[in-house]
Amino acid sequence: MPARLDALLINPPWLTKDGNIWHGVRSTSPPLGLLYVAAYAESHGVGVEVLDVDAEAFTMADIEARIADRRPRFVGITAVTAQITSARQIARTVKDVSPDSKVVIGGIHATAMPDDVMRDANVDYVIRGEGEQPFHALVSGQPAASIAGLTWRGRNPLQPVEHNREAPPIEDLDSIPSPAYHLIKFERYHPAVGSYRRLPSINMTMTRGCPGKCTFCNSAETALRTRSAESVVDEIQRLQATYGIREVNFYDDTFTIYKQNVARFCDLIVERKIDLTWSCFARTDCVSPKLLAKMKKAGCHQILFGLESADPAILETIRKPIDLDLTRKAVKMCQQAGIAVRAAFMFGNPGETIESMRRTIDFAKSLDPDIAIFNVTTPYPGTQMFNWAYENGYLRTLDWRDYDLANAVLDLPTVSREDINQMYKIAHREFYFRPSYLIKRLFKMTSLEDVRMNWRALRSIMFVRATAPPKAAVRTGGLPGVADPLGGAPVAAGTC
Ligand code: B12
Ligand code: SF4
Repeated sequence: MPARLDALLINPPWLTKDGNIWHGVRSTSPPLGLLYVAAYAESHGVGVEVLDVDAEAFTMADIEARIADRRPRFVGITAVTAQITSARQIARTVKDVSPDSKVVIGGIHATAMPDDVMRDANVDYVIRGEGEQPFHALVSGQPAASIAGLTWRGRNPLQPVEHNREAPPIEDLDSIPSPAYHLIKFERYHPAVGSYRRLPSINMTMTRGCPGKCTFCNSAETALRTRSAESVVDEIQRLQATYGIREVNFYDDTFTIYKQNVARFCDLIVERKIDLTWSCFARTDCVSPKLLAKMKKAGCHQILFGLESADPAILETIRKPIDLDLTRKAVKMCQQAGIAVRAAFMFGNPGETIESMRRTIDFAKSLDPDIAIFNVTTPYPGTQMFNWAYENGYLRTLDWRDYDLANAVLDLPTVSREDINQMYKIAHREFYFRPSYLIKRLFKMTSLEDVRMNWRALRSIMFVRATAPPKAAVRTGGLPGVADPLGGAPVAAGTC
């Protein structure tokens, strides 16, 4: 019988529903959070394996077989809200097959709702926040009561679940090992259509945290830190030598937040003559023509901006009050620098009306980014918007499978869910089926693979049911309590 494994880390599947337009455009990228946790544990002598159920399309029987074979002492499962239901199913399977394996859940959802996750008897521990140090401490036998960031079942019957103090964020990001990419099957991953230029590609991060205060976002007001440009470039060179990667998708919340470090990164790429193309996420208030020119020279071909809405009152309410003219200028600057723009918008924010959604669609078309992403506003646990919606009774459901950014889970007084869902579909059809857009897209295709992927994407938009525009409603003067309960100052331009 093979030796018992110390830790098996699992990425559960993301269960989407038919109404999700992006179902047909699915992508998979290595689960960075798990790979960081794995790398840290491995570097301290812990035996770790990773099971990416999502990327490898494993069945429950495959999972059972792996658990039975490896009998891991610890099983760590990652989960965003959309994954927590399948994470729980996996936890049950682990306990059925190997009752003495300890189940640990980490990631954004468990961090936001540790009590809720611990209500499940199959879950032994929750690790809140960054998992590298607490997971290693737990697996290496440190007493639970002493591990910062750990939620566990104490021995006091009056307090069945105990939350230890928060673990401080890792200050020196250069000091932690690079993600354990060697534990996954590289060839199983493929980025989303339109988000990459060359393959093979990989996802990485340079920074952690964001100073933004956006009410819908789990990253709001998290501790901001960066790796040095040198360490990121060294890692890229190692990945090129090992896997031949030609593209990097930076998954930082706001990649351009430390402008000087980004400029240094770009200089290093050019100085070391690294053949690389890359993309990143940023805010329109933290780019400049000079920086964009450097980024372009260093291989950046696309930036994703979260623009959210074209209604200034809504932008104030969700605490992302970036001026629309500034956004127009930033998008133009990118277009002039030769960097493609992916623009993301949300429908169904507090204070939303049919007119405000109409304005957002028209704004999206007038900006004419290369790709527009329309999401339905989803109040994720741990965000200010979730607390506000919960306290005011605006949440239609707590079934987390519905929290997929494609279905309205908020019952807003200013607009119906049906109208939001309808405008979401109309937005896709109006944006993507403009003849000028289709022609532009056609000319940008460079391979058969491109044609295939674009066709799949367009087909999933095309087959969303045709809908007539809803009748316009009159804004009711804002939501009771929207402006205030979220409190505090708006995000200052240039904070990220
Ligand atoms: C890149 C990204 C994606 C990518 C790639 C995901 C991937 N495979 O890497 C794509 C585009 C596919 C994606 C999809 C989605 N995403 Co996304 N995504 C992100 C983003 C920007 C970065 C993720 C990342 O790599 N972080 C860096 C790593 C190092 O951090 P981490 O994952 O949090 O891991 C650390 C800790 O959480 C912890 N940890 C994590 N897992 C575990 C497990 C164990 C056992 C332990 C001990 C610790 C631990 O330790 C890790 C290291 O410190 C985050 C925002 C963010 N800043 O995290 C949003 C974010 C995670 N995504 C979000 C959402 C909503 C989604 C979607 C539902 C959206 C949609 N409908 O398309 C889907 C769901 C996908 C799924 N897998 O279920 C939300 C989640 C909110 C929530 N409560 O669920 C976030 C937080 C964005 C936000 N700010 O609101 N996403
Ligand atoms: S700026 Fe972006 S990452 Fe930061 S809090 Fe706002 S939405 Fe989240």
